[in-house]
Amino acid sequence: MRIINATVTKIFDSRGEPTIEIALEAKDGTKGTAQVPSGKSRGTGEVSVVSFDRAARTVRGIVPAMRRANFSSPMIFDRFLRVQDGTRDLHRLGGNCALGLSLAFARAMAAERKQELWALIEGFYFKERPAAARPARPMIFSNIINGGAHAATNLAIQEYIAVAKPEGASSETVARVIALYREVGNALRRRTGLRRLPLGDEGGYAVDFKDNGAPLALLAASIKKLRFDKIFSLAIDAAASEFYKNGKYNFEGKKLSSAAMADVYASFRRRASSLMSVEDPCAETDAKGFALARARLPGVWIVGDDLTVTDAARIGRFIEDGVITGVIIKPNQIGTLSATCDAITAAQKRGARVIVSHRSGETGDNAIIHIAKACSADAVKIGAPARERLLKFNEYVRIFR
Ligand code: 2PG
Ligand code: MG
Repeated sequence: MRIINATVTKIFDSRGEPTIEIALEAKDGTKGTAQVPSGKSRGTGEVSVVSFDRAARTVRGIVPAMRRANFSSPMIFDRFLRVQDGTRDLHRLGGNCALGLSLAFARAMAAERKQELWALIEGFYFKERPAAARPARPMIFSNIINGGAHAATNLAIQEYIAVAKPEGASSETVARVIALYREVGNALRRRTGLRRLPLGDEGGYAVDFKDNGAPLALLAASIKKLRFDKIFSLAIDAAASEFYKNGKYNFEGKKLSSAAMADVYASFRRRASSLMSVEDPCAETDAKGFALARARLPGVWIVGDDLTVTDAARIGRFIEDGVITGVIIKPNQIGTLSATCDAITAAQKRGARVIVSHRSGETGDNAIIHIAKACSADAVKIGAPARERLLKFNEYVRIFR
């Protein structure tokens, strides 16, 4: 495929922060665009983010080389980006700019072939996966109560997540998530006396709680009230790097060791027995703490995000060392579609769970849902069913009929 033009537009994410949209145009007139999200609780190992001005300049600089090439696959296009960049971590191009180009190319190629994006990704990256071994539809991780860096409340834990198992039509799964979100909202309105509840970055409710375990108890009670027990489980993203300082976790007024944090999670599980997944239970520099949490929580997914930053080598190492049993996959942590798919494969071939995830600063781009379908991910993590996040829910309904 021959690309004749690339343009970068400054747009704004759901938090009102500037980000970029990239549009590529092929010789035959086909177009592909991509919008890049941004994170607030970023892992230090994530690829760098460059400003709009720098992205625009860099893209202008590589267009002539792009015009001279003929790309027969997304892998070859991504390799071209790496050569143009010339650094190991894409810091010349910027991870955001590289991802925009990479996804825009995949979309242009899918359009040329009159394919859905997921079908193109599946064909190029996941053909060899044993189909029967993986779920047909991912669970939905929906962040109903926001804390940590995503909300101005007293909660240290960043996300309290309802996990919906796909049962029946995908629209029914989404309808149940919405019903649960409303039920939790009603309970919180009754408790706080507020008519309008404040929301956090990902659309979840952002109010104070008695302690960090209380939101899980509330979610469990709401699930029970709606008789959704068989369909929903619970998860948290502690994003613990955010409250880790000088080797200790600043948690509920105390300075806790990793072992004491593992005890906290075990106590959460006693309060909400359906807790099935804990993301970043410890800081990104405290892999040993992850292993402690894993030992304290048998059967619960111990998931890396800031720890693993969608990097195939880190993912492989931490799974083999027994530190994690699942990974968050965020394309903008690593910078290209190919590297994202390599990270997924690194997890899947070692038997770990894969959760394809949004960022706290989102755009209308729905590529993550397509990536989840292409690789038969265990789950997609897409925030609360509200505001701009609904775009992801709607794409889930559309492509997972
Ligand atoms: C996370 C994400 C998304 P952010 O920590 O998993 O929920 O947050 O995009 O702020 O890193
Ligand atoms: Mg996280």
